[in-house]
Amino acid sequence: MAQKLPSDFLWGMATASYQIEGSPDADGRGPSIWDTFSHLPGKTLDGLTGDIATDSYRLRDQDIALLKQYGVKSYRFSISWSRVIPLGGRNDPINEKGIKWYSDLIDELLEAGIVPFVTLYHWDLPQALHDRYGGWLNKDEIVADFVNYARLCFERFGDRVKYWLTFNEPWCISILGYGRGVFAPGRSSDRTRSPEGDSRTEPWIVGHSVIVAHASAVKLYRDEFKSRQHGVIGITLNGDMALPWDDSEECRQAAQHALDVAIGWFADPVYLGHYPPFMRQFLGDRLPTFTPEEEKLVKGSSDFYGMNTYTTNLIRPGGDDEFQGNVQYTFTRPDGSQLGTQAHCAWLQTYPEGFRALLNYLWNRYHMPIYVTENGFAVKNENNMPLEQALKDTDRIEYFKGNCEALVKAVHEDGVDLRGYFPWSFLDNFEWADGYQTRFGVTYVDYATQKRYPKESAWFLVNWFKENVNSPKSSGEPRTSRIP
Ligand code: GBH
Repeated sequence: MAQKLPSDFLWGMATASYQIEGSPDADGRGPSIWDTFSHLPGKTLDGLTGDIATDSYRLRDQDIALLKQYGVKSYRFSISWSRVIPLGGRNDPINEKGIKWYSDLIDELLEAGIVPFVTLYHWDLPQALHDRYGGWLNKDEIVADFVNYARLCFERFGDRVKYWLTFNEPWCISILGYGRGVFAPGRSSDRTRSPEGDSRTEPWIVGHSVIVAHASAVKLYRDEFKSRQHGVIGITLNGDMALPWDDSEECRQAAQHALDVAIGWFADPVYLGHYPPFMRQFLGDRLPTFTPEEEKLVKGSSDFYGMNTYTTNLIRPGGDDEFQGNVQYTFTRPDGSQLGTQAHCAWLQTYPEGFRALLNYLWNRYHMPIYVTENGFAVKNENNMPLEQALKDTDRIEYFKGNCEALVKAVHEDGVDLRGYFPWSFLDNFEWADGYQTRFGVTYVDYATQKRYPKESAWFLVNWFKENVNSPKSSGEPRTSRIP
């Protein structure tokens, strides 16, 4: 019989505030850059916004009941900064009603036996901070304001929250928000897209601010909260596996460059204390440098490796896309075949061997315990299917089955220290610039009624984890050392 995962393996489902909550004006919430951006013409598919989304601000009890029915051990959600500090800044008033909403959510999760896994920043910067001083472009101001916001969250929720993520996917914040301009705040050098912005410099400046803000919040937690609250804190990075397109040395090197820019840009500073040398090489002084104090602050500033991953790309040299490390991505092998099953989004194909390879790459390079904080699949044309057909999401089941089997192999055959796994997403939701056409949920949401319908993939996951995680009482389970 196949070996099981340890009983304290944390599995759950993930969401993010702006993608599910709706109720943008409720209880004193202030606007975020995503409210502004999604309401501008031409920024999202069909011009749709997160104004209603899955209405989860109002349907909290129902969502928790469903999570409980699924039997997840944990739920990953994010806090909307502008609900708890509507204008965002350290001298701005806090909003008790917004704080209470998250406090109640946390209490209700715990009552249902579900461990909260909380992201502080999943892309919804308070608009006032962007207007006041340029948001992430202004390192000193934004770091002070982010740390103040983090402090409020630790003070109010840290007695009950033991798993913190500072940031979700800084690559997306920087590149998609300030380079390509396809996500809020939508800045780019492309003047057909944005009246202002400089894609050559801003993404790297923003990335630097995010790293320093992350490390500063972690230092605060470790210095003032950890000894009382006993939680862990880290960052979560997006990153897909990059494999050489063929066996050539050129392709091998290109694949490493792809990993350096997609992952190493943030992971190398946080775990090793410096930017990848390759990035310094091609960006020169457009890439900021860490002061000696910053370097000390940043190195070792995450208790674990938070891993968001969706797919694998085959990499060839060439092209001039700096944001990918000047290499080309493809799913087409040299013999013309496709790597895996195509998802609704162009960037996503199923490839479990790549998922396992990435777990190994990250474990070998950074030697940190890993939580997979997002992993998921959007079924082709799922949005246009009759309900019964959409609930039979066989391509998504194939995806999760492959990756679940791969993660067991990574743990038991490869020795990767993997602590948790969070499919994206609990619910179909607002898929950013792709609006509502692309569905990542294991639960179908009928937006006309806001009724939730579990897809077969939800039950697949529920049963898979039931069968493949040791029950707490089972004897003979080796005691792995947990994060101190
Ligand atoms: C995650 O990002 C997000 O955290 C989550 O909110 C989102 O709903 C989920 O994935 C599904 O998309 O061709 O330059 O546009 C995923 C990471 C990185 C995947 C960028 C798509 C496209 C790069 N994303 N990638 S580009």
